[in-house]
Amino acid sequence: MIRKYRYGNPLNTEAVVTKISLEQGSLPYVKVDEVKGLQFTYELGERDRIYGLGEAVRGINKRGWIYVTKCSDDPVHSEDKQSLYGAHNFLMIDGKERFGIFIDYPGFITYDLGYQKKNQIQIHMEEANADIYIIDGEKLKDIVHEFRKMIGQSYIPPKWAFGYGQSRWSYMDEQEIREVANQYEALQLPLDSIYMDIDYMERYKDFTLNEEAFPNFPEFVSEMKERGIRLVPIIDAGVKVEDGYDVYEEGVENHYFCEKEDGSEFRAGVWPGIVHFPDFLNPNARHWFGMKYKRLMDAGIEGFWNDMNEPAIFYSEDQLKEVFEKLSKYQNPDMGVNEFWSFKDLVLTIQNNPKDYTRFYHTMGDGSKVRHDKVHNLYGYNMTRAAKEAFDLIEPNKRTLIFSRASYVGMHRYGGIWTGDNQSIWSHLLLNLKMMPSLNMCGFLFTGADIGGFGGNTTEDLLLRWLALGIFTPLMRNHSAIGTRRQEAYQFEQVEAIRNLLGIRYGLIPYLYSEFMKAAIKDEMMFLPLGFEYEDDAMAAQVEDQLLVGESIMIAPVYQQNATGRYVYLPEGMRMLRMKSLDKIESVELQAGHHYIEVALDEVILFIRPGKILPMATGAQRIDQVDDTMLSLYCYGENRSSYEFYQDDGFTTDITLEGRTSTITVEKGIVNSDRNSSYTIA
Ligand code: MIG
Repeated sequence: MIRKYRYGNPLNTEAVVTKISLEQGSLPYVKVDEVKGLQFTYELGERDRIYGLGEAVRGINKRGWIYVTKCSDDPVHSEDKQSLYGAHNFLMIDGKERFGIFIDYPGFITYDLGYQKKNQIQIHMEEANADIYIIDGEKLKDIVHEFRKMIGQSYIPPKWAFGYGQSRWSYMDEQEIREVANQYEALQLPLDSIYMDIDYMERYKDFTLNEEAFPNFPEFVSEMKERGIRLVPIIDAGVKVEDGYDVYEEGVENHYFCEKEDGSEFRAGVWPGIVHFPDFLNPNARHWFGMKYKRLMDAGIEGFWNDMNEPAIFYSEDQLKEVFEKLSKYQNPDMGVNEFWSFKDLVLTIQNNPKDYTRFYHTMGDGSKVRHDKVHNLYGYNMTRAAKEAFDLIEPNKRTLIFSRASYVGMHRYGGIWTGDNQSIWSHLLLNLKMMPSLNMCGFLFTGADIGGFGGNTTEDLLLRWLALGIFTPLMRNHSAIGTRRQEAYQFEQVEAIRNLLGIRYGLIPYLYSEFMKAAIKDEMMFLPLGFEYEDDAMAAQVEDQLLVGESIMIAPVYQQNATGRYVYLPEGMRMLRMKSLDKIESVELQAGHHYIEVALDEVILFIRPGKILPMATGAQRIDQVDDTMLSLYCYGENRSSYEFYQDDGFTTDITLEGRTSTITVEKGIVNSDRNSSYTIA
């Protein structure tokens, strides 16, 4: 059951797609204060747990920290941070009471979840204009399901996007990209896509190509496609200010860029130099920008990633002017220590300065003007919506890949997200795992982290362990920053181990794709914390380093350097597979309880639940070659096992369970299925 309450005059974010009538009276569960905006207080029981908030630091249980939903370009994802790139205002309380709350408010919200006071939640927003949804359900899964139904079906990418992708910021020209493909092929490492970062553009201008580096781009795209590799270019939010550049000129002419209050230009500095920000909240501007993707699609491109769309601001001209003015008063070598600190701060706080987000305005569909900071969290959302709405016009019969860095609930219908600039450190491998279910709760299913880590220098063991998690995430992309140690699969000694890990990914594709599609179509989670399934198991609720992936399996990645294994908690008896490769799979049956499991660097373990089936394909170099009609079925237990299997052509936009799902059962060594496929019980 969902109850909707309204405070003030909220702006329609279009996060919610179902019609829910307004309740009268006061909010259930929480105490409301309308002083200085809106504040909700909730008294926590000693053992209450809190779930949700999507892309955020810390645990699956979010209790004990203070978070701010504010799309932020911050590459240092340390525990002391409060905001990352996404703003996902959905929470669930699980304890003496159980309910979910979604706050539909596009500005910044502070969530003190037992930080000031251990047993109190305080949620605060500056303005009292918001729609609040209180969601009841018997189980946590039910609450998520109700919420997800309300916000609409999650974005579904083409199936090839589930293949492994290689990315790196600094592939400068076609030869360098070709070289990546050559290396992968020579070593028989599976690969489906290579990402193109900002260097492919002509001086970072959106929808242009550096013609010297890519003299015949359509030809290059088809050369790569013939090899079975898709190129995925980046698109940045800011449009370079440059006479003669048509995107800039059209935008100015039609007032498609964000302007200052008095209608003058807002000029910010990002990669292209001075840019204007397209006004993605204006439906006409959205359509205009979205249709520009067609240029690259006409060259054969089938997927994109949207970056810098918080939006990230290196500096604004106004900010620089103010800083320079203030700096002049510090022109004294004997300034004194306190002056020195403020002098230093002046310069260090230029990037993504809060004041800059108050300097520009959006023109909404109804013609009204809104100051950016009040709708900040809708910006990346609507950039990605611009792209997706255009794809639906340009390629209505085929899915196009799109994922974004910034997001808000609602954007999950238009694209996936990657979790931004993490680092090559072990704690970020674990953070990747912990974020998966929280993102799923908020509708983001097509998601993954930069495998191997983006910033800093990776190590071979970190990459191997990270791949062993990444083979389960829908978006599986190895990405790293310019200047860091190279981390393509072929840069390391243990190429065979990497090849085997990637092979396992491709073997898992029929299952992972099926689980993803079912989760999207049925508004469910694909990655579940153990406690969501084993609700009466107090230990399961404590586990933050294992997950259920789909209906059949549990994963328990190793996330510490030099560890030769790890403790795993089994809420019930399961069958463990220890895989070195698709051909080297050992299997043991384990009882419920705690186990120490050895996991060598070149191995992956997974656990099959009783009564469930894991279908596995044989290896492939490309997604298109994965044969989902020849499957090994892994099950556990004496009793009948069954699996609901979703299959489609991988690109249709007419997506339904009907006609696409079949049931496989295994009983007493006999397989039953209504598909004409070949199954082996393994
Ligand atoms: O300021 O395009 O998160 O994936 O490689 C950095 C360069 C801009 C940030 C993205 C990252 C990408 C990088 N971009």
